[in-house]
Amino acid sequence: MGVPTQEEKLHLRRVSGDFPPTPPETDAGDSTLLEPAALPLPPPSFIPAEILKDDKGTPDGWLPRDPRLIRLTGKHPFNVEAPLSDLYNEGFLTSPELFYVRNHGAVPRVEDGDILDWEFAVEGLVENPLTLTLRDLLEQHEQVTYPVTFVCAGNRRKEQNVVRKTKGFSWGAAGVSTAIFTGVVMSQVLKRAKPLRKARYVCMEGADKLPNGYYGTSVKLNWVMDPNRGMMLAHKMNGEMLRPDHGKPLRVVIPGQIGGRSVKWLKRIILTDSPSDNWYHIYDNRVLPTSVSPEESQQTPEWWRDERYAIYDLSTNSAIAFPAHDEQLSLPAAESNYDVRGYAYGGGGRRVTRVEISLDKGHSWRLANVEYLEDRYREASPQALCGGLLDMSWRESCFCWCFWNIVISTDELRNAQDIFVRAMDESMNIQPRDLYWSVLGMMNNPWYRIVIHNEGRSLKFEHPTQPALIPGGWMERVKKAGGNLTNGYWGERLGGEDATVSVEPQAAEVRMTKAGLNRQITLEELKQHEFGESPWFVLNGEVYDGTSFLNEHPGGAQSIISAAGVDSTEEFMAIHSENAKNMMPTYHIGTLTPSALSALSSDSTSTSTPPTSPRPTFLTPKAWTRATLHSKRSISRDTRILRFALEHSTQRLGLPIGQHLLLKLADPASRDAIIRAYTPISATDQRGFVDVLVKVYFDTAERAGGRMSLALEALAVGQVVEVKGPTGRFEYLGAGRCAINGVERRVRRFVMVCGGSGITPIYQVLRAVMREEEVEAEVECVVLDGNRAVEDILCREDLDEFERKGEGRCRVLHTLTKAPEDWMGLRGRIAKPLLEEHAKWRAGSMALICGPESMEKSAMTGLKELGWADADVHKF
Ligand SMILES: Nc1nc2c(c(=O)[nH]1)N[C@H]1C(S)=C(S)[C@@H](COP(=O)(O)O)O[C@H]1N2
Ligand SMILES: [Mo]
Repeated sequence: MGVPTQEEKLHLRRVSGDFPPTPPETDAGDSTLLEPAALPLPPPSFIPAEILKDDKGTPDGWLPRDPRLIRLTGKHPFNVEAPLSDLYNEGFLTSPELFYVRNHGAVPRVEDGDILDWEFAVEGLVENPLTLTLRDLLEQHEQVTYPVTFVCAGNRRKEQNVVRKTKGFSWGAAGVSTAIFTGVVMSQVLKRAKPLRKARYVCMEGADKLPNGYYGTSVKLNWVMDPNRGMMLAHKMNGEMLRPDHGKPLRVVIPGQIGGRSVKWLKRIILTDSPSDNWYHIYDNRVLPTSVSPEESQQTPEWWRDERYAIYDLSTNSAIAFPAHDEQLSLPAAESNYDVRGYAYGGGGRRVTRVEISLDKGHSWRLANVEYLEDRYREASPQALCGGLLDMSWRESCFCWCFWNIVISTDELRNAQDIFVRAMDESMNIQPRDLYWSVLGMMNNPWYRIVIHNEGRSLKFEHPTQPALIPGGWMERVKKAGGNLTNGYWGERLGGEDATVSVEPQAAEVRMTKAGLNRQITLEELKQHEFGESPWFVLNGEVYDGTSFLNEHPGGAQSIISAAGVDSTEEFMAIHSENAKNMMPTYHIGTLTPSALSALSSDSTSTSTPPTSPRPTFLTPKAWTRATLHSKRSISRDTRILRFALEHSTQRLGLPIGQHLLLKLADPASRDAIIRAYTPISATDQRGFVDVLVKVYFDTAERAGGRMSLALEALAVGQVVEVKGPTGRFEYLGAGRCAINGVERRVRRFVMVCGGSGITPIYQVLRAVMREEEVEAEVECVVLDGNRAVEDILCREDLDEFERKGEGRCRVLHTLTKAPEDWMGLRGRIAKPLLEEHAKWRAGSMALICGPESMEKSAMTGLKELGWADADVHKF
């Protein structure tokens, strides 16, 4: 792809020249303002210089940020909004350092010297696929400049979360910001690629690699081609290069729609005939019907694939900035006025045509003044601005927020209990009184209400909520007092209404603490038990002593040792049954001090950041490490071999033979972490990758499928999972020696009983034994592999190969419960009769069992009846 030919230039000129009308010639390279006074200019801004403490040690630890921003999702990823008053005080344009940020993961780092070489592709259903650099965009295309307001679909979500917890984090009302963007009209770039007739959607992908693949989404091709929708590929914000958090060096800007469609760090544009199948397009930015509960949305994934519930255009919304939350207004004796003010925005380019205020709970409304500063740009004659052409007079759509205000006498405020605001757009879409709750808590736009507390000599104002976990606001207060926030009356009790209200039913939680215990444990004390004989670990801020179950724990001593000294809540909750939780009070020894808890939570849930010098082994017992799905092979209808790439091609996994690793990934629907143990089938000394065999438990009419296996099935190549380990009590040390919880023994014969995917740990040990050549180590193996039908036998060829090459050292017996007539192997379940014939105890024997629960049970019972001692049987 080079410079466009003369003909292409003409073509570009024509497509861009027909409509909007060609402006008079200006010098678009020169950023002098022709009518500076007429345009709202960016507020004074600065580039933060300091790396904040919260960012240190996170993958964004290189990026200086503004300390005023309120973090909504802990330290990382960076999701922030400005305090509402600060945002409003910035004026029409927000400085880049205060502009809200929504990052799903780490910020891609691009050095200034590499900016112009930033490449992105335009591909898919196009006649002429392109790869362009930012330099190409600058040199070969006309640059345009105009203001656009961004709003995250989650703006005001905290209000939903107070009513009922959604799956989203708690935005206040400042998940909105405005800037002037400079870049290239997106349709021009698409036209160069020549979309094919069947292309209908424009998928976009960023450079940020996330747990479920690169961030991506789509919009309709038709929209991109519509000049009134103003979609742009932008490289500047308020006249300067995009800041890293906002997509440096190149992002999409989709005016009028939720921020989630405006992909940052743009790498690929793919034209398709159907909407994006990117994970973030499917499972994010949707408003499911209010009747769909979090559980239902999890059990029935079809809800997420229904395009009707995907959000594109924003909904009409408004909020009050002043009076601010907790603002005090002293009541002077003389009459005075208060200027109530805030913002409003419409969706899909629609203009807000009225903003109304009520001081009597919506019985009567008065009109506020509305100021559309965006019109200043519209009225300006075509001119150069920030290195692009500002030419908006022809455009009818509105891409920005407006400010409203209304002067109210303090006397009136004194006599009112609350102030409401609601906006209406040019299509007469009006904000509703009541909140529409949905699983993701998005597009929240009921009337914005602040409560007035008359404190005698002053009035104090109370907003509905405060962002993130910051307490405060009338919603929490009313809820705590037992008010029902959805009673159509903001939870206030109406005359005669019963005080008993419907509080959201909570599933009974297992109590894991010991009653009456009040020992405070400091970080120092805890850290003394991080290594060594008596491991302590932390669940929900409570400290537990794992010493006494080091030996019995099904995950092996290693899994307790790995948990020692760190917060293991997420992992514990994801793997353990109610039963295990019920046992916890016995081990409870105290509560972590608040400062210890906060110190701990900052380092424990994190995934290890790729080290600067490559580690020789991949697994680390105390931190999750990311592995990327490299390829996927189907070996039967329901079995896959997933190959994950390790951090580098010479890295070894670092897994002892017979042990397991933990795989963690987010449930596609609920986002909860799911963690399961797997034993890889690739050799443990394999470099660069690991193969994991996964049997997929699909949903059936009778029961829901396996969450982990379905999540792994949905994982696309390039997506990442997190891995930790090793875990397990058993280890094969080689030459007939093995260890159970570190206690060594010599084995002369393994009886390996397995079924289904339980073959994997067995396979690992069997291969190690069969690879050994020293004659004195000769270990015999008998494998009893029980399955339903022939097609359910996993790794059959490999197993039979071991038998063939083993010269009598290895016997592999397959037994089927649903055997076909011509089946030559064994028939029936693995129980006493079969075991009696093939698996009698002998001195030096050890049995290894792994399979479905029912199989494991009947094998255990059978072996016991044949006189096997517990010490000689290991269940994986
Ligand atoms: N590549 C990429 N693009 C992205 C996101 C992201 O995490 N990665 N977040 C989206 C969401 S949900 C929003 S609201 C906007 C926020 O843009 P900002 O952070 O510049 O305000 O970016 C969108 N584009
Ligand atoms: Mo968003």
